Amino acid sequence: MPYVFIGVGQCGGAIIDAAFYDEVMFKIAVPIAINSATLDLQTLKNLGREHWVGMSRDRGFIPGTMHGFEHFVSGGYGKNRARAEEDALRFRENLKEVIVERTRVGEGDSGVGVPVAFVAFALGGGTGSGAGPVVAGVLKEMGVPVIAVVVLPATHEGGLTAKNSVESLNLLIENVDSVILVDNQKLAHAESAESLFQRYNEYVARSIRDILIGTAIERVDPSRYEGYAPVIDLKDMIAATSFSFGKRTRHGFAALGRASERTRNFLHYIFPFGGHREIDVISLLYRSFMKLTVAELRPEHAEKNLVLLRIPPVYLTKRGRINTSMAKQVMEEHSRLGETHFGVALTKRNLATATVLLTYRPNQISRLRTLSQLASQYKDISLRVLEEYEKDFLESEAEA
Ligand SMILES: Nc1nc2c(ncn2[C@@H]2O[C@H](COP(=O)(O)OP(=O)(O)OP(=O)(O)O)[C@@H](O)[C@H]2O)c(=O)[nH]1
Ligand SMILES: [Mg+2]
Repeated sequence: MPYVFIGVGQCGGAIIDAAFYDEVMFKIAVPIAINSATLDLQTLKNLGREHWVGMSRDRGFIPGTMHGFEHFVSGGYGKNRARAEEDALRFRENLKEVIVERTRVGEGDSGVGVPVAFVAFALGGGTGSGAGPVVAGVLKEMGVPVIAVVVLPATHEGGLTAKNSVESLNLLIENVDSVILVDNQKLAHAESAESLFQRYNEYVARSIRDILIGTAIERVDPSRYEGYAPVIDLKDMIAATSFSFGKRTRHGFAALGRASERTRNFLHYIFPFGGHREIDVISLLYRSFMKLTVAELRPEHAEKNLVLLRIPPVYLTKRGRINTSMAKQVMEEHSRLGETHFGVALTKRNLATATVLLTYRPNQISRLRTLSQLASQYKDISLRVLEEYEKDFLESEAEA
């Protein structure tokens, strides 16, 4: 039962490429890199043409292995979001065929085969911003839950990228179960943000990979635990990043954070057990909060959250035991709704990691408000979720 990992456009492609740096990923997920520019696809390091899908103005979505691919897939959309969307919609059936064929899933309500799809793209450009929401819509129609990983432009990138982002998000929200935000404002202080993209992509990719691999293949055996069993799966990932208002469910907006610590080093003979040093999980958590993928966020204001600890098995033995209940308490203190999804996964690496997802309602994210304002100066639009969610929250609070 493979997951699907689709990257659309330059940025989306780069993020999924980074995610598939670890070969284990190919065992649990099918990668699809969609782009309108062959040159962008050629920069991918881990995804060969068999994983490419070209977007061509007159041929629609075509496989990377097709003869003459370079000829049909060139140019890109140069930040023209509307045109990319129009083309994606025009070839929507063709897009669906390609996705069904790659993932070999049937259609229908149960979404046979694919438990969750990730769709990654930048909101500010053309190809990803325009076609990304269409891809999400096709998956939704197939009955597949969708987790979108979207990149917010930095404020200094200007009105057009902000407008693209607002338009893209307004369409996207109809078709997703979760939204994970990656904010380029975090790089705004750097002299050249572009030179940091790769490292930032790797950070995001690692975080998602930890959660995917941790939940899919490194689960702990709950019977080894007294009390609660810290096992989570991707359903938790969706629950932790969405809100229920009575019968209605709406996705939230989540930021990722990750911190790691080596569990052994060359001095391992002086460390307490089997060469493994003690791990301070609490400081690992606080460090992950300091590295959230969205600027201007307060970790303690999150509505709900999820954490996955990936640790070597020795830390679950009596001698090496890490303090999971204390860690859980810290996470609960960082959730206004008191909802924490807490998971532990076992890894063979000599590395302990904490990966967190903190979920907010849109109004709590000042960067979304900033982008909406910036976009409205460019064109008469605004980010719909900023108002809609508050209505839902108020209604549900009034009912409660
Ligand atoms: N974090 C991150 N941001 C990126 C990366 N590449 C581009 N961006 C940002 O993404 C936006 C542009 O999106 P792209 O992905 O380059 O555009 P596209 O989807 O290929 O669309 P075209 O306009 O058709 O080329 C801008 O806001 C950039 O700052 C990347 O590798 N990492
Ligand atoms: Mg491009």
